[in-house]
Amino acid sequence: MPLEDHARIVSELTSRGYNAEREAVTQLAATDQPAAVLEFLLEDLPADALVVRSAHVESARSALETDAAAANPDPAAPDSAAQTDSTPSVSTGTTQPTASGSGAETPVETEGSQPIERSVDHDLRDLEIAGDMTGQSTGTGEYSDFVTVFRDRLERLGSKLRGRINHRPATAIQSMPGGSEVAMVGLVNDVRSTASGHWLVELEDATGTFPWLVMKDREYADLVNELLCDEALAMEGTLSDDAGIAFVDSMYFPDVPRTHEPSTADRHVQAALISDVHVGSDEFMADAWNDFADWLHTEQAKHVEYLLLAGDMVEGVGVYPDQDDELEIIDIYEQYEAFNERLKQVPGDLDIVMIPGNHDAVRLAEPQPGFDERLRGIMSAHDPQIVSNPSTVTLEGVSVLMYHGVSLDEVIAELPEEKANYDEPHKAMYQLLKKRHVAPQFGGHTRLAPEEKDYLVIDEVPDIFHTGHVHKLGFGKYHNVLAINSGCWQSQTDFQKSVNIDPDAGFAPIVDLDTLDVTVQKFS
Ligand code: D5M
Ligand code: FE
Ligand code: ZN
Repeated sequence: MPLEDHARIVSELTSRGYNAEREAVTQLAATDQPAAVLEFLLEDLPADALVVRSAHVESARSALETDAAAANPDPAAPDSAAQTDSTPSVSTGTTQPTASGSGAETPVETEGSQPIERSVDHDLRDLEIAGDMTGQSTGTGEYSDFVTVFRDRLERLGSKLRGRINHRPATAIQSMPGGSEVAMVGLVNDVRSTASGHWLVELEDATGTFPWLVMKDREYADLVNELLCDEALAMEGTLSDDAGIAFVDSMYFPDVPRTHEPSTADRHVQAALISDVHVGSDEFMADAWNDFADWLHTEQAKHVEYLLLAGDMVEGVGVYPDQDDELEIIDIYEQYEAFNERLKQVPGDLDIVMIPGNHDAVRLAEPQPGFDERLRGIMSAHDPQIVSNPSTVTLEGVSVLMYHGVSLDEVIAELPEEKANYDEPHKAMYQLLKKRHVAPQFGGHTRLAPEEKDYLVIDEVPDIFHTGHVHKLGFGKYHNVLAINSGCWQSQTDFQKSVNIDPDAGFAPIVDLDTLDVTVQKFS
């Protein structure tokens, strides 16, 4: 079989259970007999090796050459054959230095089949994880745990608000005389409209509750429609004559400071941000995924060194009613095995980080711990970093808050169309950044597992906020934070058809970590 094309080399390796570094694929493609070198290489590979590296190719190639030279003592013969390849400039380890890999030597062509020319310097990489609660779960689901987690939320989000106002506890406000200037920090307990069209917002703190009235013609009335229960808020106002309510003069969200300056990487390096692969579904788009994986092996993608996956690796089982009718693979473990095969197609030199989503085989309630040992074992081919939903991964100084995004459905359902909608999922993400919490509302669609602290609070402002779940691609900046919702790899399901969700499937947003610019690669 001719194996000159790097995409064919990748699929050949994948079919045999191996994952390959891009440089290794390039080197294989550049040899005069890729198929022979590959066979030789695989025979020699250590039994536990999962990744084919350039060193393997190099030693197989030179061993083969030595064999050939031994069989044919004519010194001119072996090397003169090495001319048929279309990419003669590609390094075989002897013809050129591998340090720069600028691509300038390669004839420029944007076609996807261009093999990639570079050497990966893993020393330049830096990847740190924060907020991973895998293995840290202590909650028992008892009432006292809920009290603890909401106290923690109020404490931590309140600390972002308390410095801005002269706040008092609810009980202190309750005993102040009518007409007093008052301020309070609390969680939204209830929002309702009054008979005359004003809004009553009840705030709760550790001591009690107090009602705040937002008059319909005041500027803050426009913000009432974006409030969610249980989010943290500060209010300032004046007590009514009978001191029973306070008239709101100002309202403060924990928010991201407008002056926030994101960090950037010191070199030109990129990350691909994807989610919602849904392997195992009838609608999983294998062709688009194959094209994406092939593209990662090309010149165009040579700066992509990180791959982030924000949940829903597989379709899962029993996630939605009648889901069985649309399953290609019905066994959950087989779904993860198939997903692992998909990961093998990804160049072995990429660093992968992934979190679970609501279709994955971990608890549904958030925060969701990273996968258990058995599933980690199944997904081990590419040695991905598996962390909880949510978690923060910092890539060369650029922090990325990864969250699957189930709460986005709620934000979109509760807020007016112009503030959050499925066609602009990043706007719903802005709301979460403003509230500094990935899933503020308790008791609705999003399930919460109470832990000793609220892992869903956005303590530190991230440089990038990455979600998925709604299967729509959208990105934009909120106070300089890049918000990206990454689309999916699953074409429209029957359910989505029935509710008119038109998914953005087969797109890979690529972020320049040195500038935070985004380009979108389309594979469908
Ligand atoms: O979610 C994909 C999107 O579709 C997300 O916005 C939820 C919505 N969705 C999909 N199926 C259902 C059902 N059966 N009920 C309610 N909402 C649904 P994903 O998590 O990938 O399925
Ligand atoms: Fe999904
Ligand atoms: Zn989902």
